[in-house]
Amino acid sequence: MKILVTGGAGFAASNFIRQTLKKYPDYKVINLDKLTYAGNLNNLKDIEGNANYKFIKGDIADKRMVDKVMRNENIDVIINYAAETHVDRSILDPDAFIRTDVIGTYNLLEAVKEFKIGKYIQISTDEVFGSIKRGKFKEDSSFKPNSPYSASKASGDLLCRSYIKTYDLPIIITHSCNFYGPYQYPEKLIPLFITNLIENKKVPLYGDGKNVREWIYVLDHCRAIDFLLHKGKLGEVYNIGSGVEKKNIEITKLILKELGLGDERIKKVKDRAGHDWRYAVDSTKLRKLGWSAEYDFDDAIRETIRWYQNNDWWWKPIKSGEYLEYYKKQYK
Ligand code: NAD
Ligand code: TDX
Repeated sequence: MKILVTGGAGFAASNFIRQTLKKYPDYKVINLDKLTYAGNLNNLKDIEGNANYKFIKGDIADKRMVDKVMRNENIDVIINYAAETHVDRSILDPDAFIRTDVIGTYNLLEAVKEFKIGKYIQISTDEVFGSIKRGKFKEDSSFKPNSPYSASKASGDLLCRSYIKTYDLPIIITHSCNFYGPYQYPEKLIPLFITNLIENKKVPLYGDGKNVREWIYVLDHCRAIDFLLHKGKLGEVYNIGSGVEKKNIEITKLILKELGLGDERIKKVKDRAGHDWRYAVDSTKLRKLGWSAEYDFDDAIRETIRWYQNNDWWWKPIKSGEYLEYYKKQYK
C-alpha cells in the first residue's frame, strides 16, 4: 500500500508515520508537508533513511503541487493530517487556517476524485461540535464551532461530507479529542507547561483553569487511524476518544507534582476569547467495530513528561525565533 500522509512533519502524523513503517514493512509512505512553523523534520530523524519513506516539501493549498504529487507517485490512500492547528493563533490571524484547512482539504478531495484514490481519511477534531456542558458529542451532533480554527476544520469536514454524498467518494471522517505525547509543538497546553517548568518559567493558565478536555495518548490515536485504514467503513464518520476527561488545573497540578514543583509556578492569565468550556466525544461506534484506547493516562502522561525532560535537543531550538514573536503577541 502506498499512503500519502499530508502534514507528516507535524506532531500526530510523524508519530503515525513511524508506527506505520514499523508495523508494515511492505507499505510505502509519502510525506507531503509545507514545513510551516509547526512542521519539523527532526520529528522523523530516526526514519529519514528508511527506503519506504519519502518526504516532499509542498503546500496542500497549492492545487498544482497536489496534482503533481498525485501524477508522480501512484498513491493508493490519502490521510489528511495537514492543518493549522492552534486555536490561539487562529484568534490572532485566521488567514492560514482558511487556506490550509479549507482550500487544502478541497484540493485533496478533488485529487481523490480525479485520480480515483481508494481511501481518504480526514483527521479532524471534536472542536467542530463546539462546547458541551453535559453528555458527549455523537458523530451526528451538529457543528457549532467557536474559533476560526474549529470553523476552518468544520468547513473542511463539511466539504468531505459533500464529496461522499455527491460523488460517492471513499472518504472517512474522524473527530478526535485532544492528543498529547512526544513531538507535540510546545505551544499546546501539555508540552508548553512541561517545557516552561523545565526552563524555570511559570505556566500561563487561562481563566479559572476549570475548562475540561478529553485526552488521548497520541499513539492510541495513531492506532485508531491504523484501525480505520484497514477496517473503517467508507462514507462513515467516527469519533475517537479515550473517555479520560481532565480540568486544565488538574493537568497543571499533575505536571507540577511530577516535576516536584508547587502552585506558585502557576500564573493566572486572561482567558482565551470564545474559550470552549468542555469537549467530550462518544466513541461507541469505533469501539463496537473493535478499537479501544489502550494507554493508561497516568502512565502515558508520566512517559510524556520524561520524554520532554530527556529530549531538550528537540524542543529547545523550537522555543526561539518565530516562537518568541508569537509569545510576545499572545501574552502582551
Ligand atoms: P501540528 O500543528 O503539529 O502539525 C501540522 C502539520 O501540518 C505541520 O507539519 C505543518 O507543517 C503541516 N502543514 C500545515 N499547513 C500545511 C499545508 N498548507 N500544506 C502541507 N502541510 C501543511 O498538528 P497536530 O496537532 O499533530 O494535528 C494534526 C491533525 O490532527 C490536524 O488536522 C488537527 O486538526 C487534528 N487534531 C489535532 C488534535 C490535537 O490535540 N493536536 C486533536 C484532534 C484533531
Ligand atoms: O497556555 C495555555 N494555557 C491554557 O490554560 C494554553 C496553550 C492552553 N490553555 C488551556 C486552553 C484549553 O482549555 O488548555 C486547554 C488546552 O489548550 P490547547 O492545548 O491549546 O488545546 P485546545 O484548545 O483544546 O485544542 C486542541 O485540541 C483539539 C488542539 O490544539 C487542536 O488542534 C485540536 O483540534
